[in-house]
Amino acid sequence: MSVVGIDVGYQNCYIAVARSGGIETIANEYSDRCTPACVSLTSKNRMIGNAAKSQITTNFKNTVHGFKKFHGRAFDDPFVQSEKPKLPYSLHKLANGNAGIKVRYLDEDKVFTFEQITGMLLTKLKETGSMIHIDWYAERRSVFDATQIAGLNCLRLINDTTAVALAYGIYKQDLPTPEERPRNVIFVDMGHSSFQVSITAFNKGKLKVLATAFDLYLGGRNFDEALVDYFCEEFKSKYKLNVRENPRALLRLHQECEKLKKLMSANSSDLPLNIECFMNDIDVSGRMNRGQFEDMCAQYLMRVDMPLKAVLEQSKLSRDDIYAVEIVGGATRIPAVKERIAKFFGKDISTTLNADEAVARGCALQCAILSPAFKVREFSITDVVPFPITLRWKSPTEDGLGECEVFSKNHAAPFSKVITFHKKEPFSLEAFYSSPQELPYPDHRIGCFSVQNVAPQPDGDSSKVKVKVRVNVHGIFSVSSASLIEKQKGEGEDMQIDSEPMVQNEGKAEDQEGTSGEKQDPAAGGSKPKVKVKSIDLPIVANNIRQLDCDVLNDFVEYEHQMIVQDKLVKELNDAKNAVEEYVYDLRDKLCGIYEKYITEEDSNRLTLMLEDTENWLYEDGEDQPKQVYEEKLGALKVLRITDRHREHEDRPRAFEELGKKLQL
Ligand code: ATP
Ligand code: K
Ligand code: MG
Repeated sequence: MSVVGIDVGYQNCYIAVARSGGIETIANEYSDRCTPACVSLTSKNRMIGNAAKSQITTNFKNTVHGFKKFHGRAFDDPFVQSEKPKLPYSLHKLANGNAGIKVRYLDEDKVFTFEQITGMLLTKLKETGSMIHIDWYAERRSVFDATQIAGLNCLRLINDTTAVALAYGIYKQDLPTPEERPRNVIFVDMGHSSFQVSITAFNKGKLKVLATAFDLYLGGRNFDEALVDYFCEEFKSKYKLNVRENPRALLRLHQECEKLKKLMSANSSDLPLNIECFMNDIDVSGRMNRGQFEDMCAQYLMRVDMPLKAVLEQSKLSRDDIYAVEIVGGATRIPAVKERIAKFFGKDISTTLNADEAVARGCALQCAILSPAFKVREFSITDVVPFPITLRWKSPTEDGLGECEVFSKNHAAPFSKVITFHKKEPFSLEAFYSSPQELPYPDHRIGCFSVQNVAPQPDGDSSKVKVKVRVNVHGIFSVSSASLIEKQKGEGEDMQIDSEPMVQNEGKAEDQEGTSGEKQDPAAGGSKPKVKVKSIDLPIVANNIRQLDCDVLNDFVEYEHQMIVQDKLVKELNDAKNAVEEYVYDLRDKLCGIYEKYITEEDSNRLTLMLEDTENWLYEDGEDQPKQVYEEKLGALKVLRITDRHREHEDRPRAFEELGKKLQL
C-alpha cells in the first residue's frame, strides 16, 4: 500500500508519496509534477489533467477548470452568480439547489455535480490509501464525498497552511523543548484563487496552530483578470474587437496574460504581449511593465494586509514574537505581494520550502505518520476550527429552547465534547456557523440532527441525555452519538458541556469515550459516591446541508466506475490505432534504410504500396473503427515478416561470432 498526499489546488495539483527514503513529489505521464485541475468531456471519453488543459480553447464548452470554489455552493449563491457569466462552460441548478455543470458527454447532454468533477480529478491523481488536502472549512463535506466517489481511502483532509507547517517543522532539529517558549512561525500561501495565513507554534515533536485568517477570494487569478480587463479595453479601442463576446479569444487572452504576469515577476522592463490570429484574423499586440501592473492591481495588493493583521490580533502575539515568515503558493512570486508581506512584519521573508510542492509534501508526511506501515518521527498536530460553531436545540412541546457556541473560533481540532441535556421527549439540534459575516457562504447552516427515542424516566421526570459533538480529523463537524443515562434524580442544570481533546486516532478516542464519559461529568462526580448507571444508545437522524445522500453517492461511485471502463476502452482503441500508424511510419523509414539489403525490389515495392494504402485508409474509412479492425490491419502488415527476416540476418553473424569466441577458449 502506498500513502500519498494530494494537494488539490484551484489551478494546480501536486502529489507526493512517502517512501522509506523520505518524501518525493511524483511526476505524471507527461513528466510534469504539476497536474492541472482540469477535466474535459468529449463524445468518446474524458480527458483529465494535462490532456484536458490542452482542450481549454478548443472544447471550451465541455472543459471544466476553476471549479474548486463551487464545492458545496448553492446555484443562487452570490459567488456562483458572479462567476457564471465569466465561465466558458454552463452551470446548472441541481434538484437540491446546488450548482452543477452541464456538458456534452458521449453525445448526450449530461449534468455533473462538482463532487463528481473533483472525483474524476482524484481518480486521475489517486493511488491507494491516500489523504488529500483542501483549504477551508464548509466545503469539506462536499470534497470528502468526492474522495469517496474516486474510491480513495482518505486519511485526513488538512488545511494547506497546516500541511506546510508540518513540512517545515518535522525536519527541524533545533526546535525549543516542550518546556521552553515555542517558536512562532507565520505561514502564508497565495495560490490562484485564495490567500491564507496561519501562525503556528512549534516545540520539539509538536505543532499547534494558534490562528488562521484568509481572504478566500484573493489570488493569482485576480491579477490575471486585471490584465485581461486592461487588454480587452485596449483591443476594443485599438482594433475595434469585442473580446468578451468571443469565449475562445477570451480564454486565449487569459492564458497570455498569465504568462505575461509571470514574466513581469522576473523582469521590470517593458514587455510585449502578442497574439496571432486573435479574432477575425487580426493579430494583436500590447505592452505592459511591472510598475503599470502594480498600479492596476493596487486594490488587490491592499487586501494582502488584512489577513496578516487578523492572525496577529487573534494570536495576541506581537511582531517581535515571530521567528520567521514563510511563504508558499505560486502567487507569492509576484514581487509586490512579497514586498507587502515583508513590510507588514518588518522582516525578510523566508522561502525555506518549495513554493509549489510544500502542501503535497506536508500531506504525504501526515499520511505517513497516520499509517502503521511507516516509521516516522512522532509529531503531533493540533489544528484549529476556523469558523465558530453554534448548536441550537428545541423540542416539540417542552420549552427548553436554547443555544450555545460549542466550538469557538480557533478552538483546537480534532476535538469532541459531550453535552448533557435533561429531556422528556425527542429533540432536535441545529448546527450552524456562529458568525455569518465571516463565512464565505450565504447559508450558515451545517445540519440538523434529531435525537430520537427520548422518553421520561419511570417516575415521570426528565431523562439525562448525553450528546457527543465533534470536529473530526477532516475538520468536519457532526453530532456523532447520543445516549440516555438512567440514574437517580439529581440536581442537574439544563445543559452542560464536558470537553476532552480527541486523540488523533479516532477509533481509540471512541473507545475511551464509552468508558470515561460518565467520569468526566462534574454533576455525577464531586463528593458524591459513584452510582452505577445504565447508558442506552439513542439513534440520531442527521441531515447535513452539504453532504450527498447515501443513495446518490452510491450512484456516483457506480457511474465513476462506468466512466473509468469507458476511458480504458477508448485508450485501448487509440493504442491499437496508433500501433498501426506507428508501424507504417517505422517500416517506411526502414525500407529505405536498414532493411534495404534484406528485401527484393519487388517485395519492397509491394510493401510500399501496402503502407500507402494503409495510411490512406487510416485517414478515411479507418478513422473510426473498432479495436479489432486495427489489430487485424496490423496483423496483415506483419504477415510479410520483414522484421523477422532482418533479425535473422542480424543474428546469424552474431551467432557465428559467439561460436568463434567459444572455440577460442
Ligand atoms: P489555490 O491554492 O488557490 O487553490 P493553486 O494551489 O492551484 O490555487 P498555486 O499553484 O499555488 O495555486 O499558484 C498558482 C498561481 O500562481 C497562478 O495564478 C499562477 O499564475 C501564479 N504564479 C506562478 N508562478 C508565478 C510567477 N513567477 N509570478 C507570478 N505569479 C505566478
Ligand atoms: K497547488
Ligand atoms: Mg494551493
